[in-house]
Amino acid sequence: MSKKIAQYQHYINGKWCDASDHATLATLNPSNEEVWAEVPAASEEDVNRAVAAAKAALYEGAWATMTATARGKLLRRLGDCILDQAERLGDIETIDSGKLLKETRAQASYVADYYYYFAGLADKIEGATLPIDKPDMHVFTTREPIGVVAAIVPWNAQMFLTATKLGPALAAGNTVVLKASEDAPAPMFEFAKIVDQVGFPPGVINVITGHGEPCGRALTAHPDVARVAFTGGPETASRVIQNTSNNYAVVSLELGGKSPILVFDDADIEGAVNGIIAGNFGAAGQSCVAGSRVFIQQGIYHQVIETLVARAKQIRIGDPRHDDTEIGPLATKSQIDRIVAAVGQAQTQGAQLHYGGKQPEQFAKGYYFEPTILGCPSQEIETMQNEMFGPVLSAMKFSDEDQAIALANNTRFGLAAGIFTENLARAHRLSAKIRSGIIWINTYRAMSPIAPFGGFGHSGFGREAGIEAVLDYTRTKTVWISTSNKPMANPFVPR
Ligand code: TXE
Repeated sequence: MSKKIAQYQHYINGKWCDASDHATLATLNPSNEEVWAEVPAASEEDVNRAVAAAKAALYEGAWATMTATARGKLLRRLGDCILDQAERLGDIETIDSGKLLKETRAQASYVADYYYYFAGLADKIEGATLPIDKPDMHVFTTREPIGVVAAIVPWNAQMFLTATKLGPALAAGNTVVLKASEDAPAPMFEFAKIVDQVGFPPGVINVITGHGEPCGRALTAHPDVARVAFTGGPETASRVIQNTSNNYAVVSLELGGKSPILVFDDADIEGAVNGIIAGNFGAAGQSCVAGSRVFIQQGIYHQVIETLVARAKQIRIGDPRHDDTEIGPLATKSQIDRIVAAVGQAQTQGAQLHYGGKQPEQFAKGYYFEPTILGCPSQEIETMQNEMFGPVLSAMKFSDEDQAIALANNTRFGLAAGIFTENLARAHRLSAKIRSGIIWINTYRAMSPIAPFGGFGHSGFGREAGIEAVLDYTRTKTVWISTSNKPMANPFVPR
């Protein structure tokens, strides 16, 4: 008997529908490589319908006239419903993406806090009265929603990356077309079911998926899209920028990176090793903030590598649904193929394999990869240059603080950096000199809705949490009012 395949539909204008041409995408469970669900694959016509619904909701109907306080209440209710259904959301995300169940459930619960945070900001978006340099003139500014937002979310932390876009976008009064990744899209349709229960006016949140071509391209290039919030890889980001060259949409990009972790010889070694493990093997390394360039001061290099190897040997790889599993499968076959190739290339370039480096033999099926530790003689090595998005760390020695800073900054990326030292003055010096959007000192991977999140350089621009995230979804309008008791003067008559 053939297995039952779960079926999902697009959510457009508050209604469930198939793709206009009935095209579908199959989605796999990465722990057994079996198709478990089918989703529609959006055509250009579907994208147009979703954008038209979002545009109508922006200018007509309940959302257009809703008070900011009422918008905040809806966002709060969204957070409540997500919290109530966090277990189910976590289960689906684990089946679809291979992420650990304990992580997906915890993340789905914590995501509620993001909606609560942005709900609270909805009625605190204020304009200003300007002390203008002209008599008889009252001038003030307001902050308006930008318009229809295209939110493009990848597969690696979908609930979280959706919250960091929808939270601020909706708090500011925009409407949204959310495009789920073609890899592991099912959780986004479970999210759409929650949106439907919450009672947002139709068209305020639309959820679709499809391939980059046509869906991603048509959405980001759409003339009625005014704001694009993209999380993904740098090559696609370049295409997104090209796509917006005709609609002039405001763009924010969150593109991952090649974040450094620096370990100084005065550091607490256990804490540093925990930071390196969290930064590289948490989420099987499929994290934009992975600290995959590890720089260790020469006097403690061997000690840290030996401790890392001993810890890596104990890591339990396996079924992501089991409580004691620490590394599950990677999300897609293309991810695993890329990592196998990169680790091979690194060794040909002279990297020393300290541990891992292959798919574990005990699994006949599934995209599993061992936690991998490479010692690198230079930064020219492939795994030091490009984002791996898998459990692969590349380590290198440094002699002193200046060299550590130079190594850390020798990258086109700049999302995050970790510094392990007990020297407070050094921690401050380095946090000022390292070029990245997030600095963690004696910790790694900590996040909060209150703390701005985003990168420098090829890691992108725009911030996805904190107060400035909401302002990033507004545009300023300046209003000039003459308070003179005389009509406006004729500009062509000399005074
Ligand atoms: O992302 P892509 P993928 C990095 C990571 C990973 C690599 C590729 O290194 O290995 O990117 O991952 C849509 N116009 N990150 O393939 O290709 C596409 O349909 C508009 C880092 O998942 O960037 C999908 O919905 N959109 C990252 C989305 O873009 C287009 C998270 C992302 O696809 C498009 C994920 C187009 N022309 C990957 N073409 C992070 N920052 O955390 C494709 N898309």
